Amino acid sequence: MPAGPRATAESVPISDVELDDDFWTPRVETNREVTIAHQYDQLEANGCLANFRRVARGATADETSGGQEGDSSGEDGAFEGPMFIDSDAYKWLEAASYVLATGEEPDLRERVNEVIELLADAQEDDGYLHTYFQLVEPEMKWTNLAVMHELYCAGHLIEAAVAHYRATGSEGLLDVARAFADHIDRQFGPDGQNGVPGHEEIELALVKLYRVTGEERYLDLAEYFVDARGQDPSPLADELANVEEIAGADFVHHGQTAAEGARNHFLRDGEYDGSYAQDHLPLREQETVEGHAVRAMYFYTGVTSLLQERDDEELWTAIQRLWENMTTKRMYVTGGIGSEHEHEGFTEDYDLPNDTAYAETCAAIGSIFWNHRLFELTAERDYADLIERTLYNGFLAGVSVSGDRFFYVNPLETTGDHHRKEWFYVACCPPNAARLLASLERYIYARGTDGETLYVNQFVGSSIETELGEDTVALTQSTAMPWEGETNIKFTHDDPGAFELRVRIPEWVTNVEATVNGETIAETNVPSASDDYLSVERTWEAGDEVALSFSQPVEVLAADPRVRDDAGRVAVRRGPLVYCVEDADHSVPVETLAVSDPDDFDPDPEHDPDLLGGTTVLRGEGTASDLDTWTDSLYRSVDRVNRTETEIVAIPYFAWDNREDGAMTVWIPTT
Ligand code: FUB
Ligand code: ZN
Repeated sequence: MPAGPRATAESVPISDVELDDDFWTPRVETNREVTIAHQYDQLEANGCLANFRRVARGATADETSGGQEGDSSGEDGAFEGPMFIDSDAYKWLEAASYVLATGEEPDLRERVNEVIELLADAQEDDGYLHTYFQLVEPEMKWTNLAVMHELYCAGHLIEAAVAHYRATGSEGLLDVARAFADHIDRQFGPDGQNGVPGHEEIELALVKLYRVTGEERYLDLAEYFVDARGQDPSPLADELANVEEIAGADFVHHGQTAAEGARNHFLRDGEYDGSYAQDHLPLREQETVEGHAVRAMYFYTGVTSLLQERDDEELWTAIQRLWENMTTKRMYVTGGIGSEHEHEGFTEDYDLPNDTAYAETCAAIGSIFWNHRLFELTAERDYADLIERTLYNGFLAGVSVSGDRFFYVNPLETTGDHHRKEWFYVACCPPNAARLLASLERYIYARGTDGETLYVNQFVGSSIETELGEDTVALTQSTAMPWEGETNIKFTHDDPGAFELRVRIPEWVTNVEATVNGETIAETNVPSASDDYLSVERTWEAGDEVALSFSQPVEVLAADPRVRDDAGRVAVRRGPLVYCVEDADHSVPVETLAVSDPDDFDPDPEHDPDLLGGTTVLRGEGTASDLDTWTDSLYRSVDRVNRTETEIVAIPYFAWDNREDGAMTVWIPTT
């Protein structure tokens, strides 16, 4: 996906990148071979495709209304699933399209084409497409933007269409998406309905649609939706004032009618409060990240995409302020975000409970999207760093090693009752994870828009052949990451090309050694923030090699003392990986474990090739409180607490809950 004219860099297109990585390739292949097929079956099993079929065969509202949550009454029955279930199919189509972009997959291609045909059959002549409304409340379209997700689904349809068009050159799905976007363009805006989506997504999608079609009105519409949010009075407040007369009044979702859901999320003390959907203030006035975390991430992604197209200093200042607030006060060490279940979102500064963390997989993915746009805009390392942190930790935990089980919620501590599931009634996370893994290539390399800079942002074994200015650049990256800090970059293109190679030095690196063709160009502790990229400018020829070696010590981390849930605890990180301890590796319960002296806690890395496909574990000396001595009292004097020395074994957070049930914690108590 090309970036906008104001961007400093843009991702190398995924079709120019070929993965070959010990860590990621098996996961990406599992995604292609297991996850995509598994998820298609779930689209069938959960009624998503059946809804489209009902619409396509012209089922009427009388036949199909009255569906209850979890209803699965077959294609002759009611509308099935949550009101945004269409988006599951769209995200699946997007993931499948990335797979088509990077490989020959005739069976998948055929399946994708069948789904596209189905969508085209279900679409109304005026471009409208949203199966809930078509099947259940055809007269109530666009009356409940707060809750009913029409614009959200449209956004995902557009994203799928852009991905499919770029992957195949075929315009079938793009035509469907454009027709719906045109419908929306006629419906909303200064000359139409004053509205904003209750769940952002359309904004970022319209920017993508603009880039693929060149039609400026899609960009205008994206800008309209950005600026219309947070105005007083909000159009959503009007809806809330007439909640029994808008769509969804009788539709049961999450055990409550859509009307009750709207009240719960958007009313505080009887007054409209739009913070759940970032609609409490114009974005340019917002100081802190608020509300539902996925909504916030998609919104900021849309705004940052827009900033790549159109200059707006005030919006940019606000976006930077929000990023600062999120990353320094409202984010888990895993890169996960969202501290609270009820509204799936942010709460207050430093409120980061571990056991009741929400940290939705989609929110981690949304953060990666946002940071990707931020990197393109600025070419600054911090954003690529946060992509790395989130990718390896907050995101990757969301998918089982087997590829067919998913977390929706990603706590940092559990007693053993939280497990991945094969699907969900609200199934936003699984296909979101599939589309991210299927487009992992996007995050590895970027080209400077000056045509003279090539960025290596993520250490993932791969080859690229891509255009940079007038040159064709080809190189192969091989790496031992994330287990060890060795990376080798070898140029393979035929014609020499002069440009700057910028290789990210991750924020966790304390020491770097680098050579070009065997000659040392850097051997240094990394003392300052200016050491963000290793920069080498020269005429690169076939055979030139850059070798990097990063120190990868075990870091024992403390949290800001204002994070009360982490007080007196430490977390362990090595390279990009945050670790956790799990019952499966201990003969005593995880809740009894402690680190005696954090300054002396120095676990050793040990690579176990048989553990979960090959995993580096950390083994260190800790103690365990002897539960046998706690039989007669709930409290006792500390000098009567017996602790025995025990080995603490930590595994990467992403790998937890892939073995037997048991407790897990990221933050380990100290004594
Ligand atoms: O509302 C659509 C999606 O469902 C959200 O992004 C998720 O948080 C889940 O609520
Ligand atoms: Zn989700």
